[in-house]
Amino acid sequence: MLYADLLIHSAQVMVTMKGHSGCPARGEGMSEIGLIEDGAVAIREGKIVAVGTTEEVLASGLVGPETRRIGAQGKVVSPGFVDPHTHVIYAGSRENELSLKLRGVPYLEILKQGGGILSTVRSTKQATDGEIKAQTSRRLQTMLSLGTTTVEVKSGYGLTLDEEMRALRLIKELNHEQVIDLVPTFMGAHAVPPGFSEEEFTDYIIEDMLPNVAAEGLAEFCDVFCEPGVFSVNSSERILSKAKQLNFKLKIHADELDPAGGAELAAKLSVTSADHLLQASDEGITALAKQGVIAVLLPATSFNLAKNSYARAREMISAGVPVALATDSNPGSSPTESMPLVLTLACLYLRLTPEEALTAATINAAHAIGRANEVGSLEVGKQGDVLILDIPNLNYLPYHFGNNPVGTVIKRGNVVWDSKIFDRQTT
Ligand code: IZC
Ligand code: ZN
Repeated sequence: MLYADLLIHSAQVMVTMKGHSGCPARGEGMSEIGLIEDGAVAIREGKIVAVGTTEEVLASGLVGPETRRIGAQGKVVSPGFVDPHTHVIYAGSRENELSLKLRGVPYLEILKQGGGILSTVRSTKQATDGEIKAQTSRRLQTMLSLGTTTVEVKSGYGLTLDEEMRALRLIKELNHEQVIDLVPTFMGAHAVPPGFSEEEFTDYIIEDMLPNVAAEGLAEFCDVFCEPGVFSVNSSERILSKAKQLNFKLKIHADELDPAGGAELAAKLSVTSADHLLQASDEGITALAKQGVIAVLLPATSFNLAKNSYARAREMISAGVPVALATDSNPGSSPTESMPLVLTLACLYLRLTPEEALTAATINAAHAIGRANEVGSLEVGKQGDVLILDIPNLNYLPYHFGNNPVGTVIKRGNVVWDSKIFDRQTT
């Protein structure tokens, strides 16, 4: 008899997200989180082998004398968070932009003046591979400690073929070296570098970058910053259509700062996810729902841009758009690694319930990066990526903010982070 390696038992409540692996949750389905009181989950060789009440899992015959047991009495157990939109592969930082922002200089104006994304392109180009990896590893470790067990990472601070390929190769290396799982996205269409017109740079992406990235198999998704003044709807469509021909899955930064029909384009191309969407039109939202495009909402970016403007999440959920949440972790518009902060902001400003927010941060986020068969829920056969949250109930998660609610992070059945060990090391 092969017994489980690990048993987590006696959870006050366990959130399983059961039943959403085939299709992302939408509408009222986003509130169905598969709660089990006195919950337990057993893991063998990295995969979940039993889920149920503690009594049921103990009676399964899968728990033996060698099984390590962790009690979660009085705590909440959930799937690891999935962060489906980040730009964490870079060197440097941009705290100098804070004073500009406070003086009212818009985000895109900073970019136009050669700062913003272009400033991170310069600091990344000057850094060695080792420096970029060391800085990115720190961010990934912070993410893991805050409960993120799978994260999407976009290139886009290279903007030349060689530099974009370098970033994607480093993502691949980090994926092998780090505990957290990375899903790579090619985003050469992040900004137009000096010396190019938008059309010239679009041609360069289509003719040089995309075929080379595809040939080396370095990215699963292709993404575009579709925004007036960056890449138009027309350029975005050209890039994403070429990417589709080359078998990339598609994502789009759509309708973030100004309305431009990005959501409509997302629906037309049947992309996997359309992200940001603050300025999406009513027609755009209806079209996303019809095509089953996932809206990845990024409330930490809205918060950090400090314009009191958030995506219309309630209308999206009512219209039947599946909603996911992400940090948008990047050195400009969202310098944070914290999914717990995103959950709080999603409840307060997107008006999601704690149940909807958790669905959006786990199983729907897994769908947004093509990983719903592996992660995002606690179901037999899935990866043993589990969080023991040091909170007494679900409402407590968005309620007590600015701290880390994560007690223990389990990745593929191994304890990879524990707040108690961390306490001992620092005191
Ligand atoms: O570095 O500002 N929005 N890309 C699109 C970003 C933000 C990242 C950045
Ligand atoms: Zn982004």
